[in-house]
Amino acid sequence: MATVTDPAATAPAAPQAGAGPVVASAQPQELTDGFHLIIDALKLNGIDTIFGLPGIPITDFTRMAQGAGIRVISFRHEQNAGNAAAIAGFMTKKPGICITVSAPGFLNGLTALANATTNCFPMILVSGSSEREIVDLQQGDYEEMDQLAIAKPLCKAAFRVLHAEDIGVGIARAIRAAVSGRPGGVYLDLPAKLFAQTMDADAGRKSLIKVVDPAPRQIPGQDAVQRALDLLKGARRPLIVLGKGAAYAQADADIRALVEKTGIPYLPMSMAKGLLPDTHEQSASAARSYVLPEADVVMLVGARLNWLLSHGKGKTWGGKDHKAWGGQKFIQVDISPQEADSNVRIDAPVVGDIGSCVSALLAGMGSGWARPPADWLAAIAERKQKNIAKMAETLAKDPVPMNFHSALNVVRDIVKANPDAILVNEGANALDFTRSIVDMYKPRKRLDVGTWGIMGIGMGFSVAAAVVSGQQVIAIEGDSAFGFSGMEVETICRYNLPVCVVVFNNNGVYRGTDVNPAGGPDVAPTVFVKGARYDRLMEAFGGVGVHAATPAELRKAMEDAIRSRRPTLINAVIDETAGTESGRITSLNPQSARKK
Ligand SMILES: Cc1ncc(C[n+]2csc(CCOP(=O)(O)OP(=O)(O)O)c2C)c(N)n1
Ligand SMILES: [Mg+2]
Repeated sequence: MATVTDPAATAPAAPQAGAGPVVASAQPQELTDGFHLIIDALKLNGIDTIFGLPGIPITDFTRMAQGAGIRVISFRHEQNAGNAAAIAGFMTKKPGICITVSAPGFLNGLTALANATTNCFPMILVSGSSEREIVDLQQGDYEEMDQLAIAKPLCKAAFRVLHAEDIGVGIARAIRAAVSGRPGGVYLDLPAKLFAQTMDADAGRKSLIKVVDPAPRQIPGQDAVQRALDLLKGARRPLIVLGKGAAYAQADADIRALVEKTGIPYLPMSMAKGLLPDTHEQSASAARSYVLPEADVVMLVGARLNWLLSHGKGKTWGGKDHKAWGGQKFIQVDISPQEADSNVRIDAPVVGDIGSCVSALLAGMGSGWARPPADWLAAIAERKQKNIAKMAETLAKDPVPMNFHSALNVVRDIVKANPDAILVNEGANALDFTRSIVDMYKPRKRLDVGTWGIMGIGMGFSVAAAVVSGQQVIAIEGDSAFGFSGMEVETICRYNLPVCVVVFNNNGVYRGTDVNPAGGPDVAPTVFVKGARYDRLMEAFGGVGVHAATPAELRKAMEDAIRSRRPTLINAVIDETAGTESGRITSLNPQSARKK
């Protein structure tokens, strides 16, 4: 353990005149302090990386953590550090740690904390805070804010540590809250005074907790498993939907075995792509609009029936109108007992961690499981082939200027040739087209805007993905999306990370063609500077910038980036007329009843 020494305790007693030889003083007291106890508690729990941004009162903490062998990745804005921590949590099943200063730094990190909670990513936002006595009397302290109260509704749990001897408990509680059950964001408030508080080093050492079994397995009930299997067995047109929770579980082999042993067609949600290779013959992605309304029994594995699945009802699911339920019966495999019935009736909830549930389902299936009826599989295969052929035709075109399809045809090839590369993706059209065109081959290789469809995750996710995995990262970014975190290209260069950012530059949000309806000198709200050179941002910090106007130029630039592993930003010029409003979710835009 790192310790500090109390000068008062070790200073030799001043010899007194005429007092004769000084009697040897008691053993000097070894002290530790808040700084060191926090670092020791994190290290004791296997935390080897912290994402953050220094300033009062945590500057010295970041220095000392680095000195103690923790990797401290320092960002240009806390939101990006927070997003990095969140996705590190998703990738590793260990809580990702983000450290910020008080009030404004805390608030900058809060969006990431809330997004982590919504997406069930385990992260801990650790923020320094100002003096409690002054904050609570609202006497106007430096960066005064009641951070704990503000964080509470936006995260799974929030804690404050006031005394050095409670640091061990505080960090243990934060870790357990982040990773156990349904994972999520946790806030840990550390007032400035805590860092310098001293205590006896030995007592400090004994106060730390190494968390035992932080995310205990949750075994599903045998009756629940049997109920699910009975329902599945009787299905004429069964479907499996794999969600991000299934990817998080790291139960890849069992999930694949379950899908393959049942022979049931499956749909991966966006971040579950690659759990089985997207080219798998049972993938029904290319026949999504057919299988959702037609299926009679749907097994959700770590997927929630939120807006991304049209709440399990409405026309998408064969309902008569937008609120009507279709005829499906649902099995829902989820870690949260509260998830079932959130939108429609769940006939067979299976509650437990995904790994335990899937292995129980596999065990319960036994041998001799009958494949789904051949007419169901044939109907899906037929639609799939038709849609895949149609897509191949579109991808083969080489329009000038480049459009989303011809650019993504290149990205698709590059990802196929580099299946270990991690794909980060945000934007509207740049997101939706990438998700549907670029096949993923391995689990947890696709990281994107998740449940909220949030912009701004791009560079934070990219930095964390590269730091945590050491793998090549490819970030496919809408030009608007990129802007939310673009300054972190400096971070990418500073740590020399193998990140290749491709900005799909269509001069704006959705497209670059809107005009100001009032005819004034301001451009429309969705339009940016035309022909912007995002590649030069990367060059400013010593990375490689490439301007790519054709698929051939894009291909070469991506291949070079991957070969060299150098920080690269490719400004990919995309036809500004090519996108659609809000990408695939145009229908969510409220419409004015008044006509202009
Ligand atoms: C934090 C946040 N702010 C705003 C939005 C609304 N929004 C959705 S997509 C998008 C940007 C779309 O433009 P771009 O990234 O250039 O993608 P394109 O469709 O042009 O390819 C915006 C601003 C959001 N999702 N999240
Ligand atoms: Mg755009």
